[in-house]
Amino acid sequence: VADVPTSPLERRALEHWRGQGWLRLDGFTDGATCDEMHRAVVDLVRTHGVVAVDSQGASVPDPANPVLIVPESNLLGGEGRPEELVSKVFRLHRRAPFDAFVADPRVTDVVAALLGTDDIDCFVSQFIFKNPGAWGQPWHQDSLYFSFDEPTPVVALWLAISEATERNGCLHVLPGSHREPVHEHVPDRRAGANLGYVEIVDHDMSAAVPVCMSPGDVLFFGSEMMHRSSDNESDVPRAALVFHFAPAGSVDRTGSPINDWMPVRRAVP
Ligand SMILES: O=C(O)CCC(=O)C(=O)O
Repeated sequence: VADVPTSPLERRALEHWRGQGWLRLDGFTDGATCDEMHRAVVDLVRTHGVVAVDSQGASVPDPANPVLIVPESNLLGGEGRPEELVSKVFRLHRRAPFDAFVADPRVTDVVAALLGTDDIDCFVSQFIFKNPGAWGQPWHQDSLYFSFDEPTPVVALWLAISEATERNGCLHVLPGSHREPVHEHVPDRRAGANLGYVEIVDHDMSAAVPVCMSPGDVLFFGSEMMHRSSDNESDVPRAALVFHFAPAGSVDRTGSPINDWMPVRRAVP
């Protein structure tokens, strides 16, 4: 079982996780893997387009294994290739090459240590394009979106596919906020805000820190941690891939079309 740290490095990493609410591992993934996943998602968007949307604001091109393709609200009606107008693509983790990434022991070893179990499912995947002109996602806790009946620990893996800088919309995190209960979130009322964006307005965020990252760097964080991303004010995209993991057997009655529970590791295979 991976929950007993053996080296000073692992001990320091887990202390940071417990104290601050996140764990950063630079150079976690090689550039070729990032490029392969980027190409795969661009192919999906070019094949299916970002125009036909359902009531959730997402297109559902393939009923057998639907990916959800969500347009970038702030770029609606603009000119550009499909990958320049898209915001997020969900439900990637059953497809190659994403399926191999989420089940890779380098990923699941860390997730097992953070969740304290070797029985792990991946239940959310999303590629975020964050093109020039896209608004950031305001302060929130992912737990709000994961309103399961039972308290369920959830670990996010945020992988930088491009450089993430303060100008192109990197993440910002609030140290220690993983100890907070789920706060009230109010709708993000900006005209260019994406579907489903909500915001915490009842908490002091002045101690927040930006997390600038390079392709292949990874940030793990728990679902209670308060975080946001800033607007992309640059002329280059800020791409990232995000996965969420939880213990196998978690009970999800949310009916969310985004969630798709898939085993990635079992103590007894
Ligand atoms: O990467 C971003 O722009 C926002 C990601 C985020 O906040 C999330 O996945 O919960």
